[in-house]
Amino acid sequence: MKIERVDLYHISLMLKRPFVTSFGPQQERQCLILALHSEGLVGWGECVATNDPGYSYETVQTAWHILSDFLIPAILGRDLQEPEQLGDWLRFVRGHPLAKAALDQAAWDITAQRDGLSFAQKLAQPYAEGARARVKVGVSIGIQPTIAETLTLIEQYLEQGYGRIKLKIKPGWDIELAQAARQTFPHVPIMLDANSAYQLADVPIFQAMDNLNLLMLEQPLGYEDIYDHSQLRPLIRTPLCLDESIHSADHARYALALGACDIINIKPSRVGGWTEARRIHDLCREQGVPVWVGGMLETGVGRAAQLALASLPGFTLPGDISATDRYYAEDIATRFTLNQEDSTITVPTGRGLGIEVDVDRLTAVSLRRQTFTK
Ligand code: OSB
Ligand code: MG
Repeated sequence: MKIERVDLYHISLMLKRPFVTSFGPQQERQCLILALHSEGLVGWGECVATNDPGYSYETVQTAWHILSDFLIPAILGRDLQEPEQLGDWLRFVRGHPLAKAALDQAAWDITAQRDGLSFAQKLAQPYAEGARARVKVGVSIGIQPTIAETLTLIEQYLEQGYGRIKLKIKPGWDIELAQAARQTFPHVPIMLDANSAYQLADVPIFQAMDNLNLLMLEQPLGYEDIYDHSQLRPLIRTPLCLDESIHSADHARYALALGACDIINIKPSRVGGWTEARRIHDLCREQGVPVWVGGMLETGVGRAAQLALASLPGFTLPGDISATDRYYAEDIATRFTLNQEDSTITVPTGRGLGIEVDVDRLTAVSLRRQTFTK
């Protein structure tokens, strides 16, 4: 498939409610959407770089620069046979996984369409089990003004049918919150995500939560750290999960070799795309380490591809891939809704991503857009 054209959109969507993490609040979500054209087909990708360099050093502006000046020119006019080729084509750019992942997603989408497969079926080709039809999902709740408001929100999400709750924590917003949530909802799977807000010296805080039967503690320490997490792990009973620290299958291998985690949150964007995400899944599966799909408040474009990833056999824990109507009043693509009876979302079955992108709406919410041809 000769890559004929790429359209890049920088969009802005308002969130229904601000999403607050240990690195600050977010009310407006900017991201990039790209369309890859070949042989009359269009593959879509979402770049989840954010307005600010909080979760990652990448922002919408750096991703636009890296995509438009380096990555897109490097693939225009080339013959794409399989999405795995992108790793070699894009290796000349160090880092910038969020920018790379948008192209990677579009390459998986367009080649799946060519093959007459769904994105999930194409990803699942190496596995005898095939792709799951529905995937377990949970909800990630940002930092709220009060514990009472957090408990009310948890209650609302449980009523909507979500079966797993993740709470964002930061220093001063941790033990009391976790205790209150556990006391109010004794049987609900609850986990915490610190987004790297703590240090090894904070171990007493985590030990104080040992008796709360939490599902896991996600990324308490440094966003590049593996070593300190390996020191923390034997000191606490709550299973330890890494997010920010894992940038590649090599990082996952180092983390498992060092005993730095019990679980890995696989965000395809954070590791440069779906090929690398599947490698991490395979490595963890070989070693019996559970994985789940993490989220970045994706639109329907990105969420469809996350659902496909979560359908692989090693994804045994619920993902942060909740219904997209939770974030946006009006999305730019097909909305995904929760199956209340089992806290799942149905994996799209159409060709490729199996979604409709609303190009008029996409254009209407664009701050800038550009078409690239050779
Ligand atoms: O750390 O998992 C995270 C959102 C933005 C940046 C980082 C994270 C998150 C989430 C939300 O937890 C997950 C989602 O609902 O998409
Ligand atoms: Mg996280």
